[in-house]
Formats: sequence, C-alpha cells, structure tokens
Amino acid sequence: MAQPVTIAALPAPLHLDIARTALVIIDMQRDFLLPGGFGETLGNDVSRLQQVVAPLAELLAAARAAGMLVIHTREGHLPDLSDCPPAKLNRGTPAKRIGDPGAYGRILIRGEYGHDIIDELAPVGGEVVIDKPGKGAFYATDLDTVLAEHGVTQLLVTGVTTEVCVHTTTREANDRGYECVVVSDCVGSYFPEFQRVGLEMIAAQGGIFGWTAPSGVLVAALT
Ligand code: C5J
Repeated sequence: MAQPVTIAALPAPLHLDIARTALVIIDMQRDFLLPGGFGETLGNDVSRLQQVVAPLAELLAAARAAGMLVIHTREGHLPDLSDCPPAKLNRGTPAKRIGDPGAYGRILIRGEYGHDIIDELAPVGGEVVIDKPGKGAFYATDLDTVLAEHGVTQLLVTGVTTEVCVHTTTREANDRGYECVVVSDCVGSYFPEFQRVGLEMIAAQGGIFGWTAPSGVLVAALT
C-alpha cells in the first residue's frame, strides 16, 4: 500500500492517506455511454463521456495495483420499478423512459445489459458494486457502512455525469465528513459548459465541497 502523500489539487494541496482512501467510480454504465443507449436517446453526445474511459482505466489500474478499495456504482431500478418514484419516471418528454425497451435491454433496469458497467471498467473480484436508485450514491444504499467498515475517510470521485450523479454523491459525501477529490479528467458531462462549471463549483470558495485534481497527479501518487 502506498504511503500518505500530499497532492497538488485545487483549491489547495491535500494530504492524502492512501490507506484510508477509496476510488469511487460512478455510473460508467452502457446505458449512459454507448452509442444508441439511453443517454443518446435523450439527445446527448455520448462521445463526451467516452473521453473519460481511457484516463479512468489508467487510474483504476493504479488503484488496483496500490491495493486501494474500489467501489463502482450503477444507477437503476428493480424490474417492477417499485423503487422508481413517479416524479423520476414521468419526468419530461423523452423518446424513451426508464423501464422501456432500449438498444441494450430495458433502460436502467438491474440485470439488463445496458444497466451494467462498460467492459473497459468492469469490476473484478472483491470490488464493491453499489446499486442505487437515485443520483447520489448514499441514498437508499449501504455505501456509508461499506466505507466505515474499511476505515475510509477520503474519496477519489470519478464517473458520470459531472453535474448530476458525481455532484450529488460528492456533496452527500462531504456532508458525511469525507474529503473528496473529484478527478477532473475522469468525470464527464454531455455538456462542456456543465463540465467546466461543475468542476469549478467544487473547488470554489476554498473548496466548498471538495478538491479537484487531474488523474496524472493521482496515478503518480499511487505508484
Ligand atoms: C444521470 C448520472 N445524469 N449518472 N445520471 O441521470 O449522472
């Protein structure tokens, strides 16, 4: 296990205790990332999320090599949609809704091909997979318990989308007392403006709910 280090981050350097840090990979699911999937049916350019895959795969490899706890999350629902509030299910006028048949099975339904994590970042034995019905990874999950069991106090937050599930999870984690580093090239948004502002919001006001740093800094710290 790598030793504690101080990393260059925004808004200020951060002392990172790698033995008490987890890599959290949010919702790198086929439904959000693959051409023809749910994200694209909502009118989004999924290539913007694809840019995250290579740097995140490199960071994941470094975290695994360092023996760091790795946690993957998946946004989705039970097949009967009993855990999907009508306020979420009926939102807007999308071409397809959660639970409808899509290019990769029923959209955002647990057990379907599209709900699962892309091949490049597939969990390996022992890695925790948190299935979450909401945007935040703490709501209606045992994530907090898992982190406490492992003595984790700091999180490297990655995944998609920056302004939705990454932000919600980071804000919740911050409120629960975790120090969060959002890895700037390992989070992605369908909207370039949201990506830029979403990252700026985290580190503004002295790091109002976290730090940001590029993956190169973290890979170097882990190796
Ligand atoms: C969204 C997510 N954007 N994982 N989900 O609906 O950010």
